[in-house]
Amino acid sequence: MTLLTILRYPDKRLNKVAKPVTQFDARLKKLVADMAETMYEAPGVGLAATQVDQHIQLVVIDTSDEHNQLQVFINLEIIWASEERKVYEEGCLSVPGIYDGVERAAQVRVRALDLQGQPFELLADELLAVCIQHEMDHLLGKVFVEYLSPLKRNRIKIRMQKEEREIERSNSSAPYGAPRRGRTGSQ
Ligand code: K2U
Ligand code: ZN
Repeated sequence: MTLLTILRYPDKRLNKVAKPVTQFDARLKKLVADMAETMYEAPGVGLAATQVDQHIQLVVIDTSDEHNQLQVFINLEIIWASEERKVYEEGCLSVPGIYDGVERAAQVRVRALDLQGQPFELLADELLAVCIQHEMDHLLGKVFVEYLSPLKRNRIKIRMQKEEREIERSNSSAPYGAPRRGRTGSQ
């Protein structure tokens, strides 16, 4: 399996809208395996294909305590959302080090396809509901900082651009073959 580069905000590729999956083949299975490895290594509890510059409707999630219950959602749809809403302290692997409160539906019912192309439905609450809505946003080209105030969002953008320059500087000055810091897929 392969560790994939996670795009960092404000990379414009994070704003691309994902297309439906139509081929349930070995290439898709390898992408799922690589995304799962990348998510566990980050570490995170979810990862959308958009974040690894693959603009298809594919999400991996594992909210289990033992990090051993991977869930794969293909062509994910939210078909119902509760009126009840809750605020959750969110983070994002594409915006490392930034956490802030985001209000979302407390429960969602989703319909998706599994890796064999078979449809299923799921009622989610708590962390799984938050994560599903967060990943659904990624597939729609939306990053969670867009829910924050323009002032906060601009400060985050400036900080991330500064960090990106530092990563690129340290990578370009590292002697050939030395381990490269960060995983920038910047554009
Ligand atoms: O999409 C991502 O960047 C993965 C997020 C998913 C997530 C965001 C907000 C709330 C829950 C899940 C990463 O897992 S961020 C790390 C994290 C882990 C647990 C709880 C909050 C954030
Ligand atoms: Zn995210």
